[in-house]
Amino acid sequence: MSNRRDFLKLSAIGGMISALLLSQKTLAATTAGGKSAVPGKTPMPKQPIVVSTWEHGMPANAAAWQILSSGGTALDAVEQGVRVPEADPNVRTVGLGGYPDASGEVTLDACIMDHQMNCGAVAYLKRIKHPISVARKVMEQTSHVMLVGEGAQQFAKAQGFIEENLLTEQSKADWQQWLTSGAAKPQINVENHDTIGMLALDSHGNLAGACTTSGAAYKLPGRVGDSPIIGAGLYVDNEVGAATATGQGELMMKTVGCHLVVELMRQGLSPKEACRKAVERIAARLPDFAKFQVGFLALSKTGDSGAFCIQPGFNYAVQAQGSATLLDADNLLNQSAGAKA
Ligand code: SD4
Repeated sequence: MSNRRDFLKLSAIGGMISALLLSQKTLAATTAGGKSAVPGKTPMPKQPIVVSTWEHGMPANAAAWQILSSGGTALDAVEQGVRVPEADPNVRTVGLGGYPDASGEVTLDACIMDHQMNCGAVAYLKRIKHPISVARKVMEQTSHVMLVGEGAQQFAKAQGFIEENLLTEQSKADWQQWLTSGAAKPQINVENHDTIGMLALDSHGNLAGACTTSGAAYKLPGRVGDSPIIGAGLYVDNEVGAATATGQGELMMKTVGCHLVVELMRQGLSPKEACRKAVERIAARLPDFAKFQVGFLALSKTGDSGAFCIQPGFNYAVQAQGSATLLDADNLLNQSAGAKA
């Protein structure tokens, strides 16, 4: 606990230093060539912000903030940010060390989207630790949006990505334990839903997003969830805002959840209210919704953020000038309980 407090404190101090650097850089940029930063004459830079799902969003946001606070792009920020949990074997639901499928293979899904509606995705990717960077290569080096399986792996290798074993001893031991416990049907545990989805707004006023996961633990081999599906696990519209999702991917896929959240923001809802409405849509259409977790996180074009989920327990990390915080999302089950009381 105290480690986390120290980390939060350190993050806050880091944020303040970054903010100072940013304001110096901004000042330098706006006064360069003798031009002053008079409002109305020179476009004022926006205040950057980055948000991401779950507690592992804290160190991921810190990496993204390094880029955002020095005037970098939201696209670079989200890619570099989510690479942190992808490389961390202790984050058991993303990248290296992620839970394998029922056959013991770690298979990864990811997508990325920029402010110009460019997007790239990979699904069912094996043996490559950073699917998000492969997704970015798909976006930038091909005319396609998504590559899957063997083709995605061959493409990654051709792009210089190194193949490696992603099944750590711990993940292997847990999988063997799962096998011996006779859990023939892949069970979805609420706590296994720890995909990282990250959304950022940069000082140029542009949005971008990234989403990366090892998917549901012990899923059927070949299963792909929402995380690499543009519109389901991630969506960015630079006129309006961006959204990402975590939880039982099938529910986001059935409702194209993140696109829905962005469209609800377009209609004037705040990020949190848009997330709430999307969760309510799922609940209204899918009778068994209460057995699962779904969490949406959204960021508006003006830098407001909010989240909402089905079950208690979904949290999200927010980093902006001078602050780095972890917030609990409100949830539908408590809301329903409250409404009945
Ligand atoms: C999926 N949405 O594959 C992902 C799971 C998730 O942490 O969120 N895992 O369905």
